[in-house]
Amino acid sequence: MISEAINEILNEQINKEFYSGYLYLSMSAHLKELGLNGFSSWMKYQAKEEVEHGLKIFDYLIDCNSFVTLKQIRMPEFEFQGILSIFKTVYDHEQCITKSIMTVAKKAEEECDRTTLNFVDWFIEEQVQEEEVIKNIIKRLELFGEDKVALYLMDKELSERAE
Ligand code: OFO
Repeated sequence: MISEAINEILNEQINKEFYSGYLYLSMSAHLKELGLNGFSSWMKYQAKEEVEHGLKIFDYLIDCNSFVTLKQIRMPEFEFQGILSIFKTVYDHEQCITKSIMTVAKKAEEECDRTTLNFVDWFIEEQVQEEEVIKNIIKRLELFGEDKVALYLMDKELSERAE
């Protein structure tokens, strides 16, 4: 049985995952406006993944006979300062999410809740991968700077993301 404290922290995490989806959708729309269709499509997939993360926690709570309390999702940013700044914002945001997941793990550890600890392990691994992928995009954007051909090629490459 999941404790009240774990229930609360997981419900908050659902909200954070859905907010991440909202933020990345907003970025996707902006990238599309800039004509960067590949970046836009990549970000839209990222948004979908975040919603799936939220749903994974939603299902976990229900499977554990616990309660789901959906909270209001705050409005995401919609004005951005260029592509590099967008990906830096994504990276900073993901680091906050990693911290948040770690807080869930710490709480589960304090309560000797092995089931939730096992559940959260998947998210910890996912965060490592996500941060690495985003860091890699940032590195390349920094390296290529304003080079339009490089940006075009990267846009083409990112358009190939299929999940
Ligand atoms: Fe991008 O993170 Fe979800 O968990």
